[in-house]
Amino acid sequence: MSSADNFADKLNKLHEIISDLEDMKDCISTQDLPSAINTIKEYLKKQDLVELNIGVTGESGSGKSTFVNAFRGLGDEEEGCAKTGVVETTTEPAVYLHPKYKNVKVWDLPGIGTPNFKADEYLKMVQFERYDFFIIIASDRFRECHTQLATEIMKMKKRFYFVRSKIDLSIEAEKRKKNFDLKNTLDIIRKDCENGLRKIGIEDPVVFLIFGWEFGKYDLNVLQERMEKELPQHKRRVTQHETSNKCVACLQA
Ligand SMILES: Nc1nc2c(ncn2[C@@H]2O[C@H](COP(=O)(O)OP(=O)(O)O)[C@@H](O)[C@H]2O)c(=O)[nH]1
Ligand SMILES: [Mg+2]
Repeated sequence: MSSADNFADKLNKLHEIISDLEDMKDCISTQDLPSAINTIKEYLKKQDLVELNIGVTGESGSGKSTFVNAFRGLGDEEEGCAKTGVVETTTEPAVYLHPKYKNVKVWDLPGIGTPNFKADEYLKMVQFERYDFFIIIASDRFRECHTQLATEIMKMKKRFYFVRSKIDLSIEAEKRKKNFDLKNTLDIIRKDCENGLRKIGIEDPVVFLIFGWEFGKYDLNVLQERMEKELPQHKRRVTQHETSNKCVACLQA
């Protein structure tokens, strides 16, 4: 990490801490030091208990179940893994626990049927609104269905990571060309996804290139590290979302 990145990272963390403290300011301003420390400890404990539901979505066969297994550090045939295969194997959302954090649940969602993807029906079928954060998996070019999924997530004011899977297959196909260049191929794939997401107004799209079975290869470990680093942020958004829902319900009552 460059020193500029390092500084930006520290600045972000500082912003997060300040925003947390602002939340608690009113509460602790009237307390003595030991009580204030207790309030902060309680707050951090509560944040730890917040449940985060991650929905893994995308087309049928794009590698969602394979991703869920790789993310949890499991092979495709190990006990407790998600079923994968050449035919549709996931007909209902299936939940799996994050390997490190028991309050983080990873949901392997059924695939969006192609080519007649009807967004409304799919979203209703998988109860899209019940997830707090999403991972969209695409195994090919950026398509209309990815636009629809990303747009729905943005409408709910939630966040997602975009994963381009089966990178090994894309590379194999490109290798046949005379001027094949690995870095160039990976750049083209990444830009295709980023451009698709920018077109719908996402300024800073987060795209990971993944080869389902190999952790060290491409971006799987980068995704896992980023997810761990951003967990507190994601959880804070869940709390804020719940609070704003409660406020809306209160105003509508
Ligand atoms: N070559 C390759 N095949 C993959 C990769 N990820 C998944 N697959 C295969 O693609 C097929 C569909 O994967 P699956 O995870 O069941 O897709 P899902 O329907 O989205 O859950 C299976 O045969 C997987 O073994 C990958 O990164 N590379
Ligand atoms: Mg599946």
